[in-house]
Amino acid sequence: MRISVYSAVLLIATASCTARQAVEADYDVVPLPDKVELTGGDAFRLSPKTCLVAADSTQTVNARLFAGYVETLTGFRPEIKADAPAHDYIRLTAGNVSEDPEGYLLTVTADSIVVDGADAAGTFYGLQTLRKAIRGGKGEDVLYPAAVIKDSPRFAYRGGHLDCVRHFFPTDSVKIYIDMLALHNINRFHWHLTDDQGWRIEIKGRPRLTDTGAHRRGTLIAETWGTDHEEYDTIPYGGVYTRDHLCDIVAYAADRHITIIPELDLPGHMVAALASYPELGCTGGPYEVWRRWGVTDDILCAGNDSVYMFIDEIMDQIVEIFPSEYVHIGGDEAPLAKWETCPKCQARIQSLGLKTDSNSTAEQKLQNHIMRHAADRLASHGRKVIGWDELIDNGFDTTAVIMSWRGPQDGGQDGTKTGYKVIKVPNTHLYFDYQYAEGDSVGAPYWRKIPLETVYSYEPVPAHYTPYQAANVIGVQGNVWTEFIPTFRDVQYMALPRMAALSELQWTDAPKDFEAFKKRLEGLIRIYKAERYNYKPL
Ligand code: TNX
Repeated sequence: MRISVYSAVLLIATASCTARQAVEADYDVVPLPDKVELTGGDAFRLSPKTCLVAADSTQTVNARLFAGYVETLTGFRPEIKADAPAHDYIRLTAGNVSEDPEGYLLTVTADSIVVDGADAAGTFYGLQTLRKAIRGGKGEDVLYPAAVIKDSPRFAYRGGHLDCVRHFFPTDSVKIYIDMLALHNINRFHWHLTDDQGWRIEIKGRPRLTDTGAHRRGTLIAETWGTDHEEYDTIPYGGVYTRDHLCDIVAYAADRHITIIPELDLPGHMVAALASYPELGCTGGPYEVWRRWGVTDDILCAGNDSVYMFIDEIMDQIVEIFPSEYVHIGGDEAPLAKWETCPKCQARIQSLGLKTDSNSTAEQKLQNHIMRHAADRLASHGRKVIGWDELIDNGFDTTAVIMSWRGPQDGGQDGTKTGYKVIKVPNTHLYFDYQYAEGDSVGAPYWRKIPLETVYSYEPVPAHYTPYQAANVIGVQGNVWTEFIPTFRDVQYMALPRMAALSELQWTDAPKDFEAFKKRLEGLIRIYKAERYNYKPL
């Protein structure tokens, strides 16, 4: 049973001559914890005297992060120790309780707080709850009411996505984005790294991908998009993450219990690679790194042996950089018109014996063949694939996890009925590149609007799903495509606070109450302010 905490802000002066004020913490945070039980008795006082007790190196990483969070909000930084004193400590442990590795148990008494995670990730989420419960400000102590909080997430895959191709964000910004994800208990960062408008990652032995493919000679002027008279600026635009950058970011994310899922989008959205190595395309080019947004017919040639070798080279290096069990291989928005007239693609269709039938065309089967090739190469490294929902149309088997993006897709074509594991990221609800409302100054004015309440109202497992379908929904994600989001400040504005609503869908299945959510969100917005995140005000 959930016991809500309605806490008033208390200002309590201590009796000492160096009187410090203390403000009562509020466990009504975002995402909402499963069970909060106020146990009565004296509160725990977090003050400059409090130390964090971390028994091992992983918990020391958690402790350092928490010490930083406390410092940002209160101005003091708790010391980290290996052994607990008699009182005034917060102990970080792992090894309790919950069957869920990300669950945690928080026990708050007058003398101590014990944050017991099922593993170190669970401890981290317990600390996030303590962080988010802080009220008051700089120079004030925090009074945590005596309580037992038991919590664990609804979904194992809780994703946040960022497109660093259409616009490029340097490593410092990507790290801030990862911090934003961590604040919202998100544990997967889906990183879109290649597309028509740029190739963003260093690949050894393929220098042109970054010398040529990472740069475009201008960018579409947003107001002219989709008109008969599109115009481009002439400002060279580009950016690359070196291997050192990538490894640094992978480690930064891992400290925050976030796995990075890199996306290498195949076989469409590949013009930057074609511009670098024109022999990878059906016509041999010339191609130019795209300056506009949308979908192009120029995709990888599936009849060309060198394309399969290229895919192998890329995947072999991706697994060296990213330890993630899953790699995203795209599969979306690949028009197959060029393949219909390409002699090499047609020869490949012949040699593979692919035939059009009632399910799919021969070209679609060829697309499936190339995706299968990428998946097999990754499998040889022990990795699995995620792909966009077009994979289903083209007949990929259920070993791929499907990222379902084309609408809410709860009618059966989302793959849950036919046995796919599915991550829900519907562009009707969870596309944070779409504006909140008419008249927004940031984002694309052309596309549908997705207000905060629409995000919050989304139900990843609709009532009519069978238990089998429900079990196939493994996660939920929000996407930030950046065609019309040129700066990182704008990325923050588009993501926040919609990411907060997303985090509730991902973490809790408590009955929805938008007004109560908005009230809890006010507490989170205090942290947005303290961290200097840009956000859309409520
Ligand atoms: C569709 S989502 C795309 C992206 C665009 C996005 C804009 C998906 C698989 N493909 O390439 O950036 O719409 O919202």
